[in-house]
Amino acid sequence: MSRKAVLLSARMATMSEGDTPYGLCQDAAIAVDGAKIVWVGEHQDLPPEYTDWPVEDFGERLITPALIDAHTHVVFGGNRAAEFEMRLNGASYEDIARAGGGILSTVNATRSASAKTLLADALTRVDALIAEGVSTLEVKSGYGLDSVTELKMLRVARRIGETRPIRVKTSFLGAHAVPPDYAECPDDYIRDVCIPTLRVAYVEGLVDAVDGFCEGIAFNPAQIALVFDVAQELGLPVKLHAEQLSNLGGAQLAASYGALSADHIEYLDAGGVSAMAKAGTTAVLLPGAFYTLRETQVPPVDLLRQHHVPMALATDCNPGSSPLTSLLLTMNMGCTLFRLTPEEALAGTTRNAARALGIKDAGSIAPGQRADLAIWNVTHPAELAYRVGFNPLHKRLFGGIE
Ligand code: DI6
Ligand code: FE
Repeated sequence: MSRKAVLLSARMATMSEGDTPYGLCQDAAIAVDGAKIVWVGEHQDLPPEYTDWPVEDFGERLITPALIDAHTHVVFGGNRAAEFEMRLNGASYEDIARAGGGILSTVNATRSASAKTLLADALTRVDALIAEGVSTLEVKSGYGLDSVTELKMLRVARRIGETRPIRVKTSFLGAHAVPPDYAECPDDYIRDVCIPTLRVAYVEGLVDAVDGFCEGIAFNPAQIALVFDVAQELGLPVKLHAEQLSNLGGAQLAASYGALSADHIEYLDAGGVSAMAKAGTTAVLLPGAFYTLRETQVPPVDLLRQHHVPMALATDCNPGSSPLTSLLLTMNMGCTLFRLTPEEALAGTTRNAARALGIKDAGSIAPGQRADLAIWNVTHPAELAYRVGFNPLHKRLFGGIE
């Protein structure tokens, strides 16, 4: 039985590409048939075939596409509050990583946690995101660095989408850090652990995209390329943590594989920006990590604008560099720290976030799109990025269902 409804509201931000800021529409109507949007426009123009459908009137509220968090590490064991204290006492993120802490401390905690505990812990974070109108979530592996734990993480990520009304896109991040056993031979780790695990995970249907961390404290471009070659062979899209702490040319490498996204990119240069523009690679900006690490190098936002590289914004929710579970606060940080406009911030968590995940049926309000919608107690969309630590969500619809 299909559920049909017409949603009414004084304001709607469709976030469709076009000349109208936010795709703003007054006295809006959205006809929803089951999980899909079938008609969008001004209420007065509603075609006769929809006029006898049940109506839900949201009054003065604002309707936007539901939000999309395009870069998270929500599945992990333990936490790293002790490192937060160490950094406040002067240690740097890289010092801690080189001393065997950092990502590797979360690897130990994740290896020893049961799938049940990992899922329960992840859901506390996912629920916080859902409460702010998130309907699609990217989740990475990368805290296992052995076959058993990487697969465990990916299965837990899939369970999130089965346990909660949210769509999960998984990214295999076996090339996240060099495990201690392979400290002297990272190439062996890539060849003997990372790539074989990717192949197994792929066969199990656990991988939607392949990611890596291209950085001095992680893997060099040649090592990432070995993993990307396998992704390409399997027909999986790639994305990359690139230019977060230094510039190793990761974004250019990713672009050469037609990457969906290059993420972080504080140290991205003009060559990297134009390579991304040519490849259609989305820039995923992660102000939570910038803020937490007290980074001072801002991503080249003006250059990205000039080259029309779409910009997404994501939480990077992880226990080390971004213990952040608010996409609304991320939008505020994108504006305050990176000088994005509130419109760019909302595009970054809707239309462009969908792009970064290769999703075509969400991220804007248009016929044919999923009815993933957020209804807010605000009158103008700029209010979503403007407030700090405030959640004005009235209701979220996931495939038309509350
Ligand atoms: N960059 C990040 O921001 C996360 N991973 C990465 O490659 C942080 C991972 C962590 O510190 O646990
Ligand atoms: Fe990350």
